[in-house]
Amino acid sequence: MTMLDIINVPDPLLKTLSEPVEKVDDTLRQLMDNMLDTMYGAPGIGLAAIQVGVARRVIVLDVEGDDETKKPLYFVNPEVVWESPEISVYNEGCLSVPDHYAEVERPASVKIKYLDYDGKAQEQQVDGLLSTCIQHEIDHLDGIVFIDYLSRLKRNMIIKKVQKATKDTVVL
Ligand code: K1U
Ligand code: ZN
Repeated sequence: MTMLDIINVPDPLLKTLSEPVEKVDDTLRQLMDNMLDTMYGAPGIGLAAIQVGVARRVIVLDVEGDDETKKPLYFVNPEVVWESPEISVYNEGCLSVPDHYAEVERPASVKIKYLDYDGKAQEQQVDGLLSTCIQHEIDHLDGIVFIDYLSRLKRNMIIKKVQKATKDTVVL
């Protein structure tokens, strides 16, 4: 099991526009496996490669929330090709903004196209928490963190608190 370091705001890497993957090969699958270990260990329900410092368009997810029934999902070069006009609101969190949550509005349902773990092209319509989480992770690939949807005042307050908490953390 390989645990990667997750970067926190205001690390400028989180503002990076990630590059498309050219080929789904064993090196990329190794990265996705390590990202999944890192996500489960955090714990979290999603992770984008840029959160572990890799500027490639790769995300992993598991929104099952039950240790017994793991359902890992891998998305390479994910693209939203359709958004529902209906909006949903979810109190989002982020492993790069530890211990802070805020309500974010997003399309309730989206259709995405992507390459799967084997590099096969897929298209899927998603809703509920999976839709929210995929959109949150695709935002990461475009350099957007959920606190970017908040007012500048709220965003800056959260960033300062995360910086302070990171400084105060003693690594044994
Ligand atoms: O940092 C990330 O991008 C992962 C993030 C995903 C996410 C959560 C909620 C709404 C949108 C996107 C997280 O996983 S935060 C942690 C979390 O939600 C969670 C942790 C343990 C159990 C259940 C949920
Ligand atoms: Zn996040």
